[in-house]
Amino acid sequence: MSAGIDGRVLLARLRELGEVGRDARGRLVRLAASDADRAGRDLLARWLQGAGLEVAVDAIGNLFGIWQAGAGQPVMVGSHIDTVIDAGIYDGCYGVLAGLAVVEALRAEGLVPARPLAVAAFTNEEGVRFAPDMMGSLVHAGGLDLAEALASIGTDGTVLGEELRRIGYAGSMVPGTIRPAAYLELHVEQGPVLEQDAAAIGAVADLQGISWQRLRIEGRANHAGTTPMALRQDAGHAAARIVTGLRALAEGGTVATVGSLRLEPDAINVIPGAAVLTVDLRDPDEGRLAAAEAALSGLVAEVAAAEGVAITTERLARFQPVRFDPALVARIEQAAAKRGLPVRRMTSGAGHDAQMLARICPSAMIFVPSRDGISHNPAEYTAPEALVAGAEVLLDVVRGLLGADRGPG
Ligand code: HGY
Ligand code: MN
Ligand code: MN
Repeated sequence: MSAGIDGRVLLARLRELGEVGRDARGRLVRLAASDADRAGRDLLARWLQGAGLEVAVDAIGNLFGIWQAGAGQPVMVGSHIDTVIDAGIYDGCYGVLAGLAVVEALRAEGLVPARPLAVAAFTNEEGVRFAPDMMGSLVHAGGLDLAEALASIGTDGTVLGEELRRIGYAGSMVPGTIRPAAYLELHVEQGPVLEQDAAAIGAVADLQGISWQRLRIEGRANHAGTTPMALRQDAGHAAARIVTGLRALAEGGTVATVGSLRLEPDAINVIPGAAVLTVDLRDPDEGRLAAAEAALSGLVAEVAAAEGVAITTERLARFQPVRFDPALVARIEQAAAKRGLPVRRMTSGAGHDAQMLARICPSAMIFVPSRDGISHNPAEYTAPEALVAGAEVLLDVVRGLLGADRGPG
């Protein structure tokens, strides 16, 4: 008899983990490989051990709880527990903790799995401190060289490998050692679609392409009062022209964001001599995404010439759109329908570890609604009953995969 997901424990853990990494202003900031990340990892590791799982950490810090059962490749569930700056408590953590809740429910019902089950918390999914994002899962999937990843320099000048050692999560396991038979990630949608459609479950069929760049603009610092407008090489004005010019690129399915912008020397009476900004372009269609990147480089050349500044670009991440495994997506739809939950297929606007696991095994995602479509914001919220419903759909799909005498499909 299946007792199902213990919603009380799941919600309590989400709240408890959501308090780990609050800064002096009360914001949730648990950046990859920070002291706050260590505290979150330590808490998660205790919960995994408490559930009777074997805890393993690989050389990029990916953290796994493994239920060694049956034979063959494991079914893997999970997500990430690092956050953005001033984050909500559900992004990533929900998928990891729901994965743990699924293990506990299956063990409570006495299931004897045909294959192992692993719960994963991948390192540096957000990419806010170290780029690219989804870094731990990308290394796990063989898409990024381990040494290169460990050598990445953070926005604070730290080196990822040193930080992982400092927080005690530079593991010995070779990334990719755990080769899943299938990967399922449960996540809050972080957008408005499910709420608008009054759907309880999103069966995520694909995920849009992502392009991240950092632009450095070199102008000439000068006196704000004495320098005639025609003689300025104003890096700040050049940056502003790029920010507004980007808006014109974002059409027909492309989204464009300048999330970080810094002026140097950042003084009221000094014409900015330099500016550093990031550009995040996304599109479900690879051709349109490439066209948006080409349009951006045209805009950069035009602004550089017009403003008399030098602009250099650095690529931080580039991932093509990903299609998830149709058989797994169908299992999600069937599981939701069997529970009478309105379900719809959809595209993920956000990047996720599942897009990297899809390189090495059948993968798919389950979404639950985000209130007002808000995420990457402390106002991020999903109703408790929706969180539990998503975890129960995950439980049903995983039970089918574990009990099945063959892989997914
Ligand atoms: O950027 C993203 O979509 C993800 O939150 N890392
Ligand atoms: Mn996430
Ligand atoms: Mn996120």
